[in-house]
Amino acid sequence: MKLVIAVVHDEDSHKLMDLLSEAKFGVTMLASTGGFLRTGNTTLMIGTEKDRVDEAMKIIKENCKSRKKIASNVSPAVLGTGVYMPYPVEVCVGGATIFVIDVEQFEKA
Ligand code: 2BA
Repeated sequence: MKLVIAVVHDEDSHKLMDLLSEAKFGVTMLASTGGFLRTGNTTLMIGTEKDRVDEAMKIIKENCKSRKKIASNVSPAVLGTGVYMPYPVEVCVGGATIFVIDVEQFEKA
């Protein structure tokens, strides 16, 4: 058993949930906030058998677009500069940030 954790754009999340559910994946959607931009994104948790991980990854990759975002008031702690940036910074937010981890135990009680 594996747990696929995907951080995606809010705009892509609902279609992605629909497609994953149609493909009979169990999905949990969490509202999350990126540490750098401090804006909302969506985290999907997908518990699945090892042999279906590639299928889940394919659906995620095909349905998440990367976008350019303007970051302003980025925390100096994040940038390591010690001061707030006086100007906005353009960053490319990837289509999806995906983690795949081993699940030690899975139960439904
Ligand atoms: P945020 O942390 O809000 O980051 C948004 C985008 O800002 C990142 O896109 C990246 O292009 C840029 N960025 C992040 N940290 C930066 C820094 N210290 N200096 C300059 N630019 C920086 P992505 O890499 O595609 O990440 C999108 C979202 O995925 C992140 O939102 C965060 O919520 C999550 N994420 C990314 N890497 C992660 C990791 N290693 N662990 C946990 N979550 C992660």
